[in-house]
Amino acid sequence: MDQASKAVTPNRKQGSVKEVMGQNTQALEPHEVINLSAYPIIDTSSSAFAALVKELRETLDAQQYVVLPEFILPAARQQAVTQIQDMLHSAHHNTTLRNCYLEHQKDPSLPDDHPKNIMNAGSNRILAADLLPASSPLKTIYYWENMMQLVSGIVEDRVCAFEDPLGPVNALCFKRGDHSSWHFDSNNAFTMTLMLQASESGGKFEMIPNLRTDVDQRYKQVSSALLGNLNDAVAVGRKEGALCIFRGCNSLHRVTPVESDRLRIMGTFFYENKPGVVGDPIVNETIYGRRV
Ligand SMILES: O=C(O)CCC(=O)C(=O)O
Ligand SMILES: [Fe+2]
Repeated sequence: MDQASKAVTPNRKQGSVKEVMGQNTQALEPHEVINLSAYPIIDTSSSAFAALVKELRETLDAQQYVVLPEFILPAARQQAVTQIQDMLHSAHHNTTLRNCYLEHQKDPSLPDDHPKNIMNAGSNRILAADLLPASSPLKTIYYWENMMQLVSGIVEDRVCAFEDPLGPVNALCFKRGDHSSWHFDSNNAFTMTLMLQASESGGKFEMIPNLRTDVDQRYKQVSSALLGNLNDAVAVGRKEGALCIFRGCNSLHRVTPVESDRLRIMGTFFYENKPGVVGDPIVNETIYGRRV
C-alpha cells in the first residue's frame, strides 16, 4: 500500500505545544506515547541513539524484519484502541480475491499452478488517516521528527511524511475470520506496523524471508509456498505494543485468520523517501473505498 494530508495533520516537530484536537482529546506528546526508557530516541545525536539504530538496522538486514517490543506505552496504546473502536463503524470493509502480487486478474496464458493464477481471498477493515482523530497516538508517533530519523537510520533511506489525506497512518482491523492471504507488498521498500491489540487466537503474522529477489521472481518456489510448502516460513511473534519494521517486497507474508472475538488492531505507517508525495486516487479507491 502506498498513500496523505498536510492540511489534516499538523507536522509534529520537537517541542510542539500540546494542542486540543479531535474528539476533545488532548494530543499526547512523544514521551507520553513512546517507551523512551527502552528506546533512547529523545536525543538523536546521542551515542545511545546511534547504537540503537545500528542494532535494529543489522537485525532488519539479517532477517528482513525487526521487532521493537513494548514500543508504545500502555496508556497511549489504550487511547489508540478506544479511538479506533469508536470509529470502527466507519471502517472500510475490504474483501479481496487476489494473487500474491496483489493482482485481481489471472493470466490465462500461464498454467493453473503459476503463482499469478493462484487466487486467495482476504478480508480486513481499514480506517484511513482522516478517520483517526488528530489526537491519535499513532499520529504522534508518525509525525515526530525523531521517529522519522530512527526509521531512516534503520531502513537506510530518506524518510518523509506521506502527504495523502488517507494514506500515512491507518488502523487495520481484523475481526473473527478476517485474514490477509500470502502476498508481496508492492513498491514500498519497507512497511511499519504497531500491534495495538492482539487477537486471542489466530491472526498470526508469517513470513518467508527473501523468497524472491529484485532480479529473480523465483516463480517455482513461490508457487510451492502458495501450495503449502512452508518449510521456510517464520512466525513473527509480536505482543501488544510492539512495533515492527519489515521488508515485505520480496518476503512473502500473510496474516492467518483471526479466531477470537477480540479484534486484532494494527497501526500501519507509510513513509515516503521524498516530500510532496500523494496517493493515486484509483489505488485509494481500492484500499479505502473512496478517493478522499
Ligand atoms: O497486519 C499485519 O501484521 C501485516 C499486514 C501487511 O501485510 C501489510 O501491512 O503489508
Ligand atoms: Fe503486506
